[in-house]
Amino acid sequence: MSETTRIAIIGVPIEIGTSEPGALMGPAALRTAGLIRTLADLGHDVEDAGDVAPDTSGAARGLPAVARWTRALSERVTAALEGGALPVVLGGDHSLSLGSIDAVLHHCRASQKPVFVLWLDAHADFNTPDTSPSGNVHGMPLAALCGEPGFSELFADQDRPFLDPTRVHLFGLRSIDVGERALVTKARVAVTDMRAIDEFGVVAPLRRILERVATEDGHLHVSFDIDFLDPGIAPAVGTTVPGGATFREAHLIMEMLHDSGLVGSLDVVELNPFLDERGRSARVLVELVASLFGRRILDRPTPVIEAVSAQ
Ligand code: B3U
Ligand code: MN
Ligand code: MN
Repeated sequence: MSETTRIAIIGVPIEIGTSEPGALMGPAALRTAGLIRTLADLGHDVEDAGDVAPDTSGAARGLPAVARWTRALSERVTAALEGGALPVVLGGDHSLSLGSIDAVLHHCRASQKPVFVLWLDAHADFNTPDTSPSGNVHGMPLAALCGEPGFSELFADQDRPFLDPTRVHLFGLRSIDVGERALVTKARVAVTDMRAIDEFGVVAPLRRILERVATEDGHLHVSFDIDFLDPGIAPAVGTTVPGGATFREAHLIMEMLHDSGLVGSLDVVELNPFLDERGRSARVLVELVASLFGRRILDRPTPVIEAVSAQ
């Protein structure tokens, strides 16, 4: 059994960032699939803080409505971090990362810790209102957090800290729009796309990322979009993209993240239970989160890994 972590579960039943209804049921499905019990059984101290429920009256859709969620979630994640807990934010669509990462940025500004983001996703989510072909806010959070123009109404703090795009790592990318591609390149966002994963596997690129976070003593925020996975193992998502990560690749990533001891906050987003098949996608996510929090096949390091890493 690994060390006990204080975990704060925060549900965010938001779906206004997408065009496909159903993601608002995501937090409920993850709880139904046993997420809280699974983490508690691993020996962690888990507090379920319930769901965020901002007042969105007078702002039905678009950025003004997302702003209400962003501010409400940022407050909740800040409270969790200040209380010494590791926030696990359950979505809901990916626009919620505006709130979770905004809180992380504020929290780390005080301690002068650099913030790194590992964005496990088929998409770059780096559109702006100008480049987005769909207008969906779940395709824009990283651009907003990195300070691209067009988002000032989202955040409560007009002097907010920005995310450094060179400390953002897109992992698993296989779908990008023309305008967002230019932005990602210009901002020098780090990318391990599916081509790189096919060529080098997940281990070498992830090791490099983790080494950098450790060297700079950073806070690592992991944002896990279910469409990072291949739709064959996790069909419950509105925007499936073929050719995603396998079950084994994803588990290995989670295990390496756990072993690194560097993860300070986590989002699990875009689960749309309405599109699921007998709960299997929700169950896969619970399994993966369990690996990130220390579930392992043996309750001691796998002998061959020990031998290799001792060399
Ligand atoms: N890049 C497209 C599609 C998309 C982004 N994120 C998701 N889908 N889930 C867009 O609409 O911005
Ligand atoms: Mn996404
Ligand atoms: Mn995606």
